[in-house]
Amino acid sequence: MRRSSALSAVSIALLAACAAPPPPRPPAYKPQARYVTVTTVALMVKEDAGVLPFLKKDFAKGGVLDGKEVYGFEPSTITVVAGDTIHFHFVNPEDDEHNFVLRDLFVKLPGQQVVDTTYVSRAPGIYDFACAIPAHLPMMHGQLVVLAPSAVAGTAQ
Ligand SMILES: [Cu+2]
Repeated sequence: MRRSSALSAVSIALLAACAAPPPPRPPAYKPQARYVTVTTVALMVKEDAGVLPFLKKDFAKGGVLDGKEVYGFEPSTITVVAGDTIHFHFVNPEDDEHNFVLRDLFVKLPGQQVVDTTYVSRAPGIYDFACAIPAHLPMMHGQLVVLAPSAVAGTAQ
């Protein structure tokens, strides 16, 4: 008798739990337009040897920067959400040409010009981008981080 009452109480508790409404779901993510200005930046180039004399040895044959110059993209990490449209505004203030290469995007960046392009980030993941000019590799690179919509659902974006 006593055991039967305890089982009934447990059964009632289970039924009550089943009848509770499910927790509210966060609103679905709505893809957004993201405006990103990316500037090419000279970090350590041959012209700098006039200011930093030690660079002459680095750029000389057999030096640690033999055949290379160090450039960067600013910013070098771009974070968006899958489905977002990125409106890139590239600024190349230098007299050297660069390019911006993503797995399915190639943008030529002539010296002292700006280039605008649009890119839709389709699948979540971490994607490397780089300038493919051999003298600028592997230093001139960055990453596009594409978050899954579920990663930002319910947050202010
Ligand atoms: Cu470059």
